[in-house]
Amino acid sequence: MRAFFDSRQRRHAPARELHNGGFTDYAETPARAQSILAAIGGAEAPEDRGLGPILAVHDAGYVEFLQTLAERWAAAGRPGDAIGYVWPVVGRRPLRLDRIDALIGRYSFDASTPITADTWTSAYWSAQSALAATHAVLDGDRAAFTLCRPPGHHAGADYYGGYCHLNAAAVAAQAARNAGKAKVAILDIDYHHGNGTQDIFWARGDVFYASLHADPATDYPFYWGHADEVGEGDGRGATLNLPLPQGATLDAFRRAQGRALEAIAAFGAKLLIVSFGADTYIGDPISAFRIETPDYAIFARDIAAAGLPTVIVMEGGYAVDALGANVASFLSGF
Ligand code: Q9C
Ligand code: ZN
Repeated sequence: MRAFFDSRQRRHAPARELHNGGFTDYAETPARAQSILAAIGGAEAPEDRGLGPILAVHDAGYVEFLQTLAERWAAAGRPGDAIGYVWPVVGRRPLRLDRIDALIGRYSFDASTPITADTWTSAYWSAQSALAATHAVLDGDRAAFTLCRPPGHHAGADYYGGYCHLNAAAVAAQAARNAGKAKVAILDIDYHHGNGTQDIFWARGDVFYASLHADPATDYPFYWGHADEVGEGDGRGATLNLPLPQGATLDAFRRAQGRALEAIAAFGAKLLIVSFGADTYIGDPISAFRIETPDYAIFARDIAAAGLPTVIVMEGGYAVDALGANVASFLSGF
């Protein structure tokens, strides 16, 4: 299977994140990519397909903000990484403010995603890697893997958060739609709900979003991913949320994934994108499922049995030493 990664994706390396009320080392480190590359034997660099496919998903004002945030932060005399501390309560007036802190609040949803001078470059190439894998599959490959780091599924059309800035899975899905795939499905099996992906396709009937994740009653991102969220308008019924309790093991996860795959088959998807997070692993430092390394091959075989052209997009997974083996196990299932 072809795999894609650009070395510029390594540059984004915030120092600290706000976690449970204190600053801790940033969990989404460049070492994650190293662990994966060592286990899968390397990856190809993507072509540059430009901003077009990114702007097909993301708001132009947001993209411009992300491109310039680090310099504006420095120009405001702030040392270190840019981190927000104020957010507009839902329903406030959409004020057009210039103050850097107000803009961060406008274009993000949490304080765990610091922005550095390299964030834009790494996020841009992460999206390009996703596009390269998508085009490999559109050109006939059965499956392709994209090492998207930084990850994407928490990023919405006009906001970042959850270590995510550009939504690679959404960019991939939109590229497949534009290439003529009538119906596209996204299966999100990261530990966390992919709120950004859900929001982007919420009111659309052409892209099905199914997610297995830790119950948002107990886990980040809390405000999305509840079972009664099913989409709206043309998208009503094209969102499926399957929250699982903390402690979930192979059997519960596999059963829920089976339900998601049945729904994707009923929808009539012509191409599948898997948002794959290995933070479901038993040893993950920020998560609470009990999935073991060989289990990932079983999940992947079940997915491969759906028989759809498949783009595998890397999302989370923070047990760095085991991450490569978990990804290799998953890919072996194809
Ligand atoms: N105290 C992904 O897996 N931190 N993002 C939560 C809880 C954010 C995870 C802090 C977790 C984001 C792609
Ligand atoms: Zn996650």
